[in-house]
Amino acid sequence: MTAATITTVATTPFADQKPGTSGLRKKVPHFRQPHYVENFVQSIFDALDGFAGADLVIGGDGRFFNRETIQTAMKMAAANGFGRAIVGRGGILSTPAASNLIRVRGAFGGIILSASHNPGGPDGDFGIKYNASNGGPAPEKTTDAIFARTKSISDYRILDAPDVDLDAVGETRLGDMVVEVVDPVAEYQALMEKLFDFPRIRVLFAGGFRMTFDAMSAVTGPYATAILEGALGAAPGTVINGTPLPDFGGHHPDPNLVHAKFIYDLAMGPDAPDLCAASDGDGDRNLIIGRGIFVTPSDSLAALAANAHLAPGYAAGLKGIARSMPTSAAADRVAEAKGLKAYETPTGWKFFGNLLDAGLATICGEESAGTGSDHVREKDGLWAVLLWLDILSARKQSVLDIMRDHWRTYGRNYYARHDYEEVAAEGANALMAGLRGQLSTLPGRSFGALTVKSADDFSYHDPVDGSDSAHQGVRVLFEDGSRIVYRLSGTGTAGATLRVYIERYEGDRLDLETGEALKDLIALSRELAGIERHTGRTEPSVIT
Ligand code: G16
Repeated sequence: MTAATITTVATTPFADQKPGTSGLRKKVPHFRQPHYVENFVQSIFDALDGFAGADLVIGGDGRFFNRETIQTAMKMAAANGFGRAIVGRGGILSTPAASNLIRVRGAFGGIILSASHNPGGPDGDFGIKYNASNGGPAPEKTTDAIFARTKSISDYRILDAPDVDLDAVGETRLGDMVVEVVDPVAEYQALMEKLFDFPRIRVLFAGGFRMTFDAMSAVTGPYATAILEGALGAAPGTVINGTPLPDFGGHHPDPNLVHAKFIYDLAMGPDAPDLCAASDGDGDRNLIIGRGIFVTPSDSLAALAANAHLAPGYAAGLKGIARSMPTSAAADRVAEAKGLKAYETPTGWKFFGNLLDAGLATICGEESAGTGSDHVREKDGLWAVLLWLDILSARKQSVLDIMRDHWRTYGRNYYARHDYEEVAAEGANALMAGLRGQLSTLPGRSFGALTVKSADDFSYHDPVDGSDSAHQGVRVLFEDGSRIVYRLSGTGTAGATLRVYIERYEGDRLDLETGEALKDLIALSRELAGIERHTGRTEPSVIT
């Protein structure tokens, strides 16, 4: 038992603690300002009710400042009256594993420390978010209450106690609160074994199937090594960059074609493995590249939804399919063909939570490399890889053949996302305002072969709790079903990031090069919004 006293510390509000798309994300030096972390954590607790004596899951992706913040959060949880903190060994919990732990342990909620795919290190990014008892990111009404509290906070409570050893599994005490350090992988692996046909996937690997999984020196390494190389018998060395590092080895742990170029090149090279995959900083995103074929996240969602019944966990079929608005409509075609309901939500995994809780949807996905299901309430990188493996082992076909077959059945949604990163916020805001100002004038206008059918600023009415979310992105929809969508990222930490999503559906022309298929739409996306005029950029920084 650690002797400990509760201290109440006077503080003043910070004006910039508004949670973004997924929690509060800032640079590490910003978080290291005196009281910055404490103010936000206390504001989370102040926005919640009824947690006296309850369990709180705490963990993060191992990035720089993770361990210090976990100690702070635990001492504050103890001082605020939580009964038990459940913490991953070494402070490690992937975001989906944390979501699972909240659910299986019936915890009140969880604090997840991550800035996802953003770089780490002393000058890198950090983040704090709160997940509710369903295991999912707090809904807007909670994040609004947290933000409101950050603006009026005048003190916080913290236990004056020595740090807890995070590296030994077992129980200890922090004042009146129990601290339980758990193996971060065990519960998650048990869940995966229930959902997927591990013996069948083992046969696939035993038959010579080769795979490379790039954990990007981030949190998924221990999970992927235990499951792929351990339980499933993939060859040693299948998992690369498998040790989580505080600075991700100096890399940007974003599994896209720029930052995971190594595995893209591998998959396109002469000795390509059958499957290349990667996950991000906190393990919730995924990248899937078969031999000779990059599967866009939107196509991956559609293919997984179309084939999920082949995995034991989904053998009973799906209840519905949900996608975020900027995600391509490929998944909608699967839903339509299978007679399932399709949902279109704003960007942000939190919007899927109600649909999953209410049993309206089983599989969800986003263009931003997130796919998941009702097994947890976060997107789940390794889950997506395992579902692909299960499907590959059931169909005994290559990724390329499965995708070709998919397009023949459903048609193909050519799709690209253009990111203009770290542009000046004023220019980005002016660009969006300019687009919003044009909305009423666009319908009926023609640009070359393209005629605008409708244009709007997307708003969402949640069918479960009745809440409304407006201004979720500008959509320009064309007569032929093509689309251009514009929105500003809610996860960046420097300047603004403009995202432009471009899509065209083709029923027959299935083998075009994406850039070629979208050429006129890409040019129009720049002209309509005045991208160069507002941002000074002539080309995007990242294309996926
Ligand atoms: C978060 C959200 C996702 C969202 C993504 C990108 O993911 O959970 O729903 O699609 O951000 O958001 P934005 O386009 O606003 O940058 P993560 O992986 O960063 O937690």
